Amino acid sequence: YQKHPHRTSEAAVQIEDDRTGMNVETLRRAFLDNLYYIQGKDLQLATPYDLYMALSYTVRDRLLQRWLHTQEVYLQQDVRSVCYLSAEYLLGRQLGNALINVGLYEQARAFLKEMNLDLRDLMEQEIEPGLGNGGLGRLAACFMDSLASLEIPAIGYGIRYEFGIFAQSIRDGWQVEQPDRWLRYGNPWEIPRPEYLVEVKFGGHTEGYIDPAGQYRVSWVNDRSVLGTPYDYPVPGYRNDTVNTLRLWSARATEDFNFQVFDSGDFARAVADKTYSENITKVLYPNDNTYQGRELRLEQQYFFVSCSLQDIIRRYLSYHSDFESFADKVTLQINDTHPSIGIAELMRLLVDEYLVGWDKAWQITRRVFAYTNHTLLSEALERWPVALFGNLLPRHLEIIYEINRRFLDEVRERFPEDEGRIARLSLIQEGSQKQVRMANLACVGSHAINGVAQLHTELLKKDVLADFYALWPEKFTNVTNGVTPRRFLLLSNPKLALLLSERIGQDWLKDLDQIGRIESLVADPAFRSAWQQIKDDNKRDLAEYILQFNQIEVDPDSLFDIQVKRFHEYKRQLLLAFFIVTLYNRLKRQPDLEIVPRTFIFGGKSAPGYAMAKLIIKFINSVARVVNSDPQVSRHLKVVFLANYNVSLAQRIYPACDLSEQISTAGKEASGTSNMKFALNGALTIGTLDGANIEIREKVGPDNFFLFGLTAQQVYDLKARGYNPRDYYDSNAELREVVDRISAGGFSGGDTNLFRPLLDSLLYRDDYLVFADYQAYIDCQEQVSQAFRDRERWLTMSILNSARMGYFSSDRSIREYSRNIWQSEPVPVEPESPAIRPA
Ligand code: 8GP
Repeated sequence: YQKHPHRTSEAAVQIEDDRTGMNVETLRRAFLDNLYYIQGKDLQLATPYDLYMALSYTVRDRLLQRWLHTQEVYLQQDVRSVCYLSAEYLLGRQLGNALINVGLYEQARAFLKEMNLDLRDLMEQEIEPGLGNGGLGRLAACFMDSLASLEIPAIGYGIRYEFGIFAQSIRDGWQVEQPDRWLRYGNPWEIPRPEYLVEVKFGGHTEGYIDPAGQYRVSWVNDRSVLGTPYDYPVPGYRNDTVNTLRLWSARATEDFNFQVFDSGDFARAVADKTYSENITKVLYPNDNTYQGRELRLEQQYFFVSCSLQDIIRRYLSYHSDFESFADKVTLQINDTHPSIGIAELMRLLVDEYLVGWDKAWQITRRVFAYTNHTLLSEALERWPVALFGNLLPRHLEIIYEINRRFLDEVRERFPEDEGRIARLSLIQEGSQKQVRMANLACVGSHAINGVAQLHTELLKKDVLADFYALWPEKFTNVTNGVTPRRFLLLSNPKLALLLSERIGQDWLKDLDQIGRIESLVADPAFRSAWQQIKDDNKRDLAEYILQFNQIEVDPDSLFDIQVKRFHEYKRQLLLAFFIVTLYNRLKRQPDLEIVPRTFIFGGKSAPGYAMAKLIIKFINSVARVVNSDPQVSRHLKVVFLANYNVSLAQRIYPACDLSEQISTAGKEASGTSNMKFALNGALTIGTLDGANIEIREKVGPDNFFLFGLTAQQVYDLKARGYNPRDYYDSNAELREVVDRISAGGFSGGDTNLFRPLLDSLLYRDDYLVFADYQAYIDCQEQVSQAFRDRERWLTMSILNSARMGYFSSDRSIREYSRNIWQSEPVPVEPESPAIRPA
């Protein structure tokens, strides 16, 4: 954002009313204009997608002035800015969110209606940017929304994957993956900035040399490089004039062709080199909570981090001549270890490129970086083989060795003759294949380390990062996750949002604690019946969707019992499936049994290479087929698997839920965030004492939460004693019946092999204690049924759940990061012209 003072404002482009005006008539004119001049269509010819595009450009125009102005204010005031580094941003659709935040939702609906168009239909046209896997990526998107809404100067950095998370379809019960070609019809929400292109080096070797001042230095002689082009996405704050930036990097080859190769006639190879470079940002790795040591993944990580750091330094140096105030102006949050190579990269840039001394550079680096851990699963911790790492990033490997040498010297001084500790703390894991431990690098190079829920942070301190906690207890803090109420209540549940605003005003949208004020209405009959009516409407809407996409008719009056999230053994979708089979068995045994009718809804993707998770999906679909087609059973129960669970589908599902399944093995789910979105929308939770469930239960009150299962400590103790799942099978008749029915091919058309791996893994290992928690879960589900029979009691609990969720706004999380980790303050952006913001 270079300033050009010689260009007077008179010479600047006149900003026309049609690009900024907010009244309905102006919007209508602008919409038709964009339809004609950008899409090249008139109303007669326009497809629904054209209409979506025209409306998006109309909204974007209105963001641009605020966007540019925000950046100008940040520059002029030389603000301290938060740089959020994340390999994933699971943004969800942009149009509805932009309309809401900029305050144009009602106007847009109004002028479209006059033209016989439906705003919701247009919004449905948008292909969502699925640039993330699950919780971690969605959290980054919520945080971007909250940063802008709280007027905190911030920029998000990430990767513009050409293919986001794959599209899932279900064929014969199995997950099938298709590439997500989300960019194929163009993307109105990004602006390429080729002028801020940067070069990223890879490979080669390093050479020492003596500089003119007689100082020994190192230079990196790379053997290839790739160019990064930034694409900027506007991030508007809710009803303010702040528009922050999300800057995503796309890889390009340095030269269009290798002309030497081209001239020699080998066209294919000349193009192949180009394709090779551009592979770096081709596709998102579809793993959630697992790690796959692929070279291309490390290339992606280094690529976006190097681009981002170069960009940050370029912007900083346009106002400063040395690095003295760098750590005052910039703070870098790394979202898990994916960007942790940034610690070595910043050292390299400072020491090798800007000739800052090592100690000074290290002091700066440690002051700017902070690290958030998102998982307790040891298989998800990133470790790169030293050989692979050194081939790709030879200079960084040297730097990491040097950081490690100095670090371990410090440790030796504090803990003499404690070689075990040294081995555990070392950035390098010794052994037959030496590995670089990225979590250790992140801990050593950061001034703050946080987990994402209280229990998670405690377990990091006690277990996963215990040696670092012993060394630097002051670095550890907790910041419990949160979710944005704009997308996950206002946008996704407009009827409930309207009811809230009618009763308590609109302040809850900026200060979710205000939602607590509905608690005083819990006995108000009109409020209660409106609440019930909205839940029923939302359930009916979801039932319609299910009918359309799954051809299954479900009863909107039944209990909607929902588990949507990535498929992973630790999340225990199997436990819910076993409950369903238990009910099935009971109904087969006793056909006249009166049970609370339930509709079980599952959704979620499995990593394509995760065979067990894929088999669990197949199993659930197989149970669904048997249950739904058995008239004796399907009077009471329906089982639905919604394909291609993503943010858009989530927004439909949360408002329609009665019971939210949060049933991970205690000590495994770092936080969870869908647990928050469900409860905010008035669902009750059945859950374990895991992740943020614990805090949710504390806030909503134990009477309004269905708790079951072993605690993290009990899980630990049981495993330490020696856990034998077989004992549970032998001693629990209903559990045995479930297992035996599956084993006998009851859900696989008599095939006794299909689900064998699944049963064997439970009977012989059961790493996630499905059997150990089975009975407690079944009993707890019985309490759920009892509670649901008493509709008035359930309604009260539903209202109290929403009312007490104020704490779980991502605004609160961001305030905590700002205060405890970033030391950053809001910088309000005043409207450029008072006419621009609507009343
Ligand atoms: C997730 C955690 O599993 C979830 O509990 C938490 O709510 C969320 O992060 C946000 O903090 N972790 C991941 O998604 C994760 O580790 N993903 C990496 C593999 C990409």
